[in-house]
Amino acid sequence: MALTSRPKLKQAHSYIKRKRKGWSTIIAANTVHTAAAKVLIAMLALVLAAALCPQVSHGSGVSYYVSTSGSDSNSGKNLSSPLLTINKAVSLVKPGDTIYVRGGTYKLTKSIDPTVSGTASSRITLQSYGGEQVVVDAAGANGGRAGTKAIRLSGVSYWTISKIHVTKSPGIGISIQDGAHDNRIESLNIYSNGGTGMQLETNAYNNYINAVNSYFNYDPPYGEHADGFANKAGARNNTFNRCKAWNNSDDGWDFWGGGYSQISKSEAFNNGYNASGVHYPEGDGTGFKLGGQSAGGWSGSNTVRNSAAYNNYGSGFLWNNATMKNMLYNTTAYNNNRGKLSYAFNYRFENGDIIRNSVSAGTGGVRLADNVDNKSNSWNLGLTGISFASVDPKASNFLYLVSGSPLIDKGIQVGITFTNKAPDLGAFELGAEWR
Ligand SMILES: [Ca+2]
Ligand SMILES: [Ca+2]
Ligand SMILES: [Ca+2]
Repeated sequence: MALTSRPKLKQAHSYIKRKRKGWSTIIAANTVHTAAAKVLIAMLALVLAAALCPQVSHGSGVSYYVSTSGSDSNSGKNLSSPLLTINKAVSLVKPGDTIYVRGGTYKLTKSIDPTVSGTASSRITLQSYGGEQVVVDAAGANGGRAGTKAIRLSGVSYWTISKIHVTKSPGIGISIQDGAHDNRIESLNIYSNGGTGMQLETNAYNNYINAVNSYFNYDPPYGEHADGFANKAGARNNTFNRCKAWNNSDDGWDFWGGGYSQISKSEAFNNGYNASGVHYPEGDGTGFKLGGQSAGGWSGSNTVRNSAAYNNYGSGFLWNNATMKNMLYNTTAYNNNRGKLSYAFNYRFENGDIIRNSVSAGTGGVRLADNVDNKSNSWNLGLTGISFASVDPKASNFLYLVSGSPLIDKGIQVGITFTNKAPDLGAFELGAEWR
């Protein structure tokens, strides 16, 4: 049963109660206190309840089950008669329905490419069943044709996809495109695809990406294009929260030709390198690339909060010729420009960007044009030789502050919750760390 049914049922009941009260009052005012009137009230209440009941069941939705031991000639409507393919389930769903996928590896023969949208109150959900591990392996999808996407949300909306692994796509892992909006992608791992792990493009908007890891994505042979996350070609007003991008051949995040988006509590690291630390020949290796466009295009106006870029081949945070300013609040950049490039830095911005409460530490440095509005950052305050609770990227307290750190309470208010007297500098407020 979908989560929407319970609040609706409650709403219906309180509506009936209100109506009953209203009629009682009217009847009492007319002093018609007869047994017949009471019967009438009861009957009206029943008629009203009957009229509302279809609405209650309408939102409950159908559950479909998919299993590696199922059959696409089954109904899929209960655990004992599951479908075999996710594609079949996707072809059956209507608004309010949920697809539960049992544990196992699903080798796609074609892209998962829904054509039906949910609605704001009746989303369509695709998720693993219980805590079972579901791997969507797209190596053979569409005959393994170059550019194939494992999951393609083209012009569809109000989908929720969660708790699955998406891997080995010949091209992009998950694509949200062609004006697709209000989709939620949550608690996923996207890895080892032949293109960008997750890409929003062609005017996709209002999509929410939460707790998604995108890593080891690489477009052979040179690794020029595969990013962890991309928000390109007119994609706007999308949100990334608690996401991580690492060891992607090109960038962690890339906002080429897109923008107006939000990134919070996210991390980009080791981009431009494979898992063994070898640089991909054409990988830019930027942590957060916040702009870039073809001639006459636009990009930028992204807001990054509480996020960290470290150990990337190129820059940590980069404006990349964005046409609109970007905003950075409480970010940490550490040991970027491992490639020792003349043009890469922890932070490089040149277009009136706003940077507050941020930290540059280790190698990388800062290069800002005079027009960049930067205040209360470690470099503005002359804070160098910064130490952290840990500088081991595998430690859970990596880049956290320690008590007594000169970064504590040195920030200014930027609308982010803080502890003690004032905001700290960097992505991790002491006592309010979020990793
Ligand atoms: Ca590139
Ligand atoms: Ca890129
Ligand atoms: Ca503080």
